[in-house]
This record gives sequence, C-alpha cells and structure tokens, in this order.
Amino acid sequence: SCSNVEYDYFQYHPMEEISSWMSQMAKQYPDVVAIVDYGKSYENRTISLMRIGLKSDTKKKAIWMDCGIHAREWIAPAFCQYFVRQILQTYKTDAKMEAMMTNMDFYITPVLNVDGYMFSWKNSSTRLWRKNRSPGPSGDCYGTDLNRNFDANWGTIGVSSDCNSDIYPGRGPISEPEAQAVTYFVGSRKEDFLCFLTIHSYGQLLLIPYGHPDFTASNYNELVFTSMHVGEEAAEAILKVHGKKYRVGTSPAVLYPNSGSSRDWARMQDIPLTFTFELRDNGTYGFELPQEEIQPTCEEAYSGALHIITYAHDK
Ligand code: ING
Ligand code: ZN
Repeated sequence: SCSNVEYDYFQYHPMEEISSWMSQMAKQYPDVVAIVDYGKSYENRTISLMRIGLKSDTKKKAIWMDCGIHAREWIAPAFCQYFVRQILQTYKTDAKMEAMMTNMDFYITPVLNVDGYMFSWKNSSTRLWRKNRSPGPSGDCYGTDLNRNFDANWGTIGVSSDCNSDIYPGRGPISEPEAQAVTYFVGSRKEDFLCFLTIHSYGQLLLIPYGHPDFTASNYNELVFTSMHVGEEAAEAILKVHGKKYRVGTSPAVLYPNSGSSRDWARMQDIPLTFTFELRDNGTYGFELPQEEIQPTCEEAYSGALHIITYAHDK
C-alpha cells in the first residue's frame, strides 16, 4: 500500500504531499507524534504543527521550530521534515535523545506560509514568491512579508510601505493570520519554550536578536553573549559535517537591519534562545537550491540545530 512507499526526504515536495506525510507520521508514531492545527492561512488553509515527544509525569519544556515562513525557500520545509525523521529514528537507541524527548516537546511547523508555498509551486513565474497571499490595501497588490509582520518594533526598519515590495510589513503588527497563529500559539505557553528556531534560506547564517540596531533589552548583553557563544558552537558543528561555513551574528551586524521578525518577537517574549537559520547556499543557486544539495544541507543543519537544542535542554 501507499504507506509502505518510502518517502523521499531528498526531493522537494508540494504541499499536498507534505500534509499527507504529516498524517502518515502521526499514524506511524501514535504515541509520540500529534498533529495540532493552530491557525488558518489567508486563503483558509489549515496551519498545522507536529508535536513530538514522549509521555512524562512532569511538566514538559518545549522547543519551537518553524519552516517555510517564506514561500520560495524550499529547502526549509525539506529540513523540518528531515529533522522530524531524524529525531524519530534516533530516540529509540540514543539515550540523550530519549531524555530530550521525555523532558521536552518539539513543536515543528513544516510549512508555515501554506498559501505562499503553494503559490511558489504553481508555475515557473511564481517560483520566487516570498510573502503570504493576502491582498494589499489597494487591492491590486498581494502579499505581506510574514517575517516583517510580528509585533517587534513593527514597521520601523528594513521594510517598505509599497505593498508590491517583498518586504512589505502589512497593515499593522500581526495583521496576517499566519503571524497571528504563531503569536497566539507560542504566546499562550511562552514560559514553556526554551528555544525558538525559525528556518530560512539562503546565506549560511545563524542570526540572533535583535534585527533593530537600536533595540536592546534589560539583559541584552548577557543574552547576546550566550547566543553568540551557542551560535558559534553550532556553526562549528555545522562546519564539521561537510565543511560549510556559517556566519553568526545579529542581522544588522551580518547583513542588514530589519524589524517585525518572528525571532525578535520570540526573544521579546523572554524565550531564552532564539535563532534564525539561513541554510545553503551562498548565492550560487540561491532559493533554487538543487535537489542534490538537500541531503548535505539537512545533515549539517541538523547538527547545528541539535547543538542549540541540547544546550537549551541541559542548561
Ligand atoms: N532572511 C530573513 C529576512 O526576513 C534576515 C532574515 C533579516 C536576514 C535581515 C538578514 C538580514 O529577510 C531571509 N532570507 O528571508
Ligand atoms: Zn526567509
């Protein structure tokens, strides 16, 4: 039957296949995997995450990971799926992973921007779509950049008020249903989350808060110090796998400033470790990363993500 056909983790998959893969995993691991629908996209599609963890008598901590907030970054959903497969394959034989799955739940959204992802699969002219699909104020332009729409210094820097722009931040903070879904789900249990990872491409970067160069929190220096340290160690772990260099820093230090990102919002909720991953490559293929690079990209990013998550767990 279909359920016995091996899922190919090293190919890009359209939304329908990712959705049925999620259901399949929940069926295959009923005690460990639950599907949680936590929002609706602008075009009324369900936004789902996989809650992955082992039963525990004590209150569990949590790890957040979202992929596919930007439609065209196809390597990101591929990574979330790979990550899920790896932790499910590992925990039965690896005591450390078993402990982490007992003490924590992983909340993993393989595709956050469902409408945009489907639009990017539609045809070659829409392949490089980034935003969601909600209409702008004038009705003749589409899409809000979901990673400019969060309530974190919203609309102040690294944005454009032109709704045709790829960095249009929307009508106001969390005007978009996809950003609302994350805000309300994470916000309602923010004290549980040890770590918030949001996965993008491309650039080979690990970005830490904040995107706004003038914004600092009370314990900002301590947090930057810890994040930089953990980030540098994660980058070392990544380098060891296939020799790829990832740079670590705040977005203004490494590239350019921005506002309204989910990572900054999560940090402002006092989630201790929040990172943006920018996966391969460095611009050779950009968003159209060849399928041959899916496996090595996932392997190295898994190593980096696991380092951060292990640190969060052990701390
Ligand atoms: N990059 C992110 C973006 O929202 C970012 C994160 C921000 C990177 C600022 C560098 C500077 O733009 C991508 N690729 O979406
Ligand atoms: Zn992105």
